[in-house]
Amino acid sequence: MGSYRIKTKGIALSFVIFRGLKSPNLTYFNPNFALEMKTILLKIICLSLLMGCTKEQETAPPPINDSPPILIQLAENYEQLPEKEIAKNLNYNTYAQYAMPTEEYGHGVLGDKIEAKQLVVVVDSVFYEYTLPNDYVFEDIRPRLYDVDGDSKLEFITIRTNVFQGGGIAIYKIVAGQLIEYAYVPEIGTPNRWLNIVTIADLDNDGILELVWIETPHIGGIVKVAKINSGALEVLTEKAQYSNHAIGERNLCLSVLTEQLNTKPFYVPNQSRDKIIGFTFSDNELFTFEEIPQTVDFSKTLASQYNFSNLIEEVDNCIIVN
Ligand SMILES: [Ca+2]
Ligand SMILES: [Ca+2]
Repeated sequence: MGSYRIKTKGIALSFVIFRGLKSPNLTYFNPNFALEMKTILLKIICLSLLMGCTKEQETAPPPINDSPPILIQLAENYEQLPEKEIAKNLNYNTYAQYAMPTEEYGHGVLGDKIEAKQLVVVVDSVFYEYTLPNDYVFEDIRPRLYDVDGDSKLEFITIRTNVFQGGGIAIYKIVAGQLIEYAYVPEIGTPNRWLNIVTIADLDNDGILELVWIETPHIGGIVKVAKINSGALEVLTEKAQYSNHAIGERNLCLSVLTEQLNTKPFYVPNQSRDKIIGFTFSDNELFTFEEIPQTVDFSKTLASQYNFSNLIEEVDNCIIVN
């Protein structure tokens, strides 16, 4: 508004003076003077217009936020994995991705032999980084976001491998402004052995979340369950001959969680891929809830291959890259 007023006043003032000089008396009295005054007035008009434009530029409102969006910063300021996957919560205030690609581990079960050395997390626009020590890689595609300790803040669940000990699981948490390790599943104990997470949920309604995974899903896969607390997680029960991954696939989404009859059955394919098995967990044991005879395509999500009852959506636990 300020710039508009100045520009208008400048034009109006010039117009009044110009009209005065056009009067017959002044022109008759001294033509040269009138000509000079015209030139001066033209300069005044131009100057007035220029002042108006300049003032308009000066008063333009500053940009609300001059930082690039978080997703662009994560992509441009870090070297990502080939999949370029970024986890984000529904409120768009928490993000996580893997960075620092490395080829120091030649296992190659996730479509290439490129794994990650670094976990990058953003919470409320603050960036946190956790770089693994020697001999460790994230053998994973995208971190999972979950509030595992009930403090209303998300933790970051990763598949972390030791190049001599094989796959394990590590959960990271922000404590006192630092991204630190909160809990872990010890590595399998043999190199080139991997595991894939099945679900994270309070399966037995005791108020503590369970973590379920399948160890060595390519060779005799063992479903294992642990309650999530800080430190090393203790396996409570296990059952063999199931699978939720095929070698070379970037589809980690071969399990579903449902809610039925006050329980939370989860489903995974069997090792021979011709059945889908539903399990419940109670009294620290796994029970077969349902057997569905169906051939499973390991390149597609399990949820897309069967009409499960009361499926619980778990976007962050369902990782597939085509
Ligand atoms: Ca939490
Ligand atoms: Ca529980």
